[in-house]
Amino acid sequence: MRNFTNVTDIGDLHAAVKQALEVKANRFAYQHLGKNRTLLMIFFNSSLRTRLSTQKAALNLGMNVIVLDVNQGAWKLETERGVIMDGDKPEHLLEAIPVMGCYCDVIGVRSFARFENKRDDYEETIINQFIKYSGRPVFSMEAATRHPLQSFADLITIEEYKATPRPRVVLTWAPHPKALPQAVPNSFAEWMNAAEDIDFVIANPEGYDLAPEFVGNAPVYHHQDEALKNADFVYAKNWSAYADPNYGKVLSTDRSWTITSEKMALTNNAYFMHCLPVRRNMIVSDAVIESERSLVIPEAANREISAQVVLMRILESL
Ligand code: AN0
Ligand code: CP
Repeated sequence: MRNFTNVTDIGDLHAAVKQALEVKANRFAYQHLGKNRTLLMIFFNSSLRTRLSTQKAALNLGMNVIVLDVNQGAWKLETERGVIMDGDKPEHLLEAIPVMGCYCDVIGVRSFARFENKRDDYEETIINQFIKYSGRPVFSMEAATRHPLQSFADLITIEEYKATPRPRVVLTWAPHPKALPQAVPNSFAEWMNAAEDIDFVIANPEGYDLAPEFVGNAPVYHHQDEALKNADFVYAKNWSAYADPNYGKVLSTDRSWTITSEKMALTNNAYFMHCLPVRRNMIVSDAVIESERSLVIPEAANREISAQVVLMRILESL
C-alpha cells in the first residue's frame, strides 16, 4: 500500500482486522520495518488522539517522528495556484510540500474540510496535492471528506465487542453548536458498507443526509427512535449539512437527538461509540458515556493499532 486515504486502499477488511488483532497482541515485533525511517506528521487542524496514537504507532515500529503544526510557527501557506501573493501568506503549498518530502519517508496529513468551496473539499485538493508533489507515501489523518484511521479503529472495536455474527450498527447524527465536517460519518459509512457482515443504518434529521456515495445502500431514517430499535452499536456524531444550498451549515441543534439513557433503552442493550472529542450533554449524556456500555476509550486505544497497521503496510511498500 502506498497511500491511505479511503477504505479501498486497505483492501480485504477481514485480513486488515485480523492483522490489527495480531499487531495489538505483539506491537513491538515489527521494529525492523521502521528503523532509520522518518514519519512527518502535518497538522492543519487541532488533534489529541490522532497526534498521540499515530506517533505511538510509529515509535512501536522504531521510526523517527517529526510533527509540524502548520498554524503554530510555520509560515502561513497559500493554497490557491495563480494567486498574486501580496497578502498575509509568505509561502505557497506548492513549494512547502516538496520541501517537507525532503525530510521524511512517509507523510501523514490532517486537513479538514474548509467549507469555502464544496467542490474543493469533495475533490480533496489539499491531500491530493501532498500525494502529487511530496514524492512520498501519504496517509490521511482526517482529510476533507474522510477519516479512515478512525473508521478502521471503529471497525476493529466492533469486531472485538460484537456478540452476534451480523450486528446492527446505527450511525446517528446528534446536536452540536458549531459546524463540523462530514468526514467522520462519511468515512464510518464507507467502512460499514464495505464490511459485509454488518447491518448498517443511518439516522439524521431532514436536511442532514450525507453525500449519496457515502450513504450507499444504507437505509436512512429521519426519526431517531425508529432507527435505534434493535441496535447493537450506536455510533453518534454531529455533522453539518451536505446538501446545497446549506453545505457546511448548522440547520438544527435539536436536543431530542442527544443520546440519553432513555434513547439507549430503545436498543438491544447497545454499546455506545463516538470518535471523540465529544461535547457531553449535547451529543451524549454523562450517564451514557460513563456507562459500562460506552466504548469511547477502547475506540481511542485502537487508534494506535489502526495507525500501526497502516504504517506497516506503507513501510513494506518502500
Ligand atoms: C472534528 C470533526 O468532527 O471532524 C474531529 C473529529 C475527530 N471534530 C471537531 O472539530 C470537534
Ligand atoms: N478522533 C480523533 O481523530 O481525535 P483527534 O481530533 O483528537 O485527533
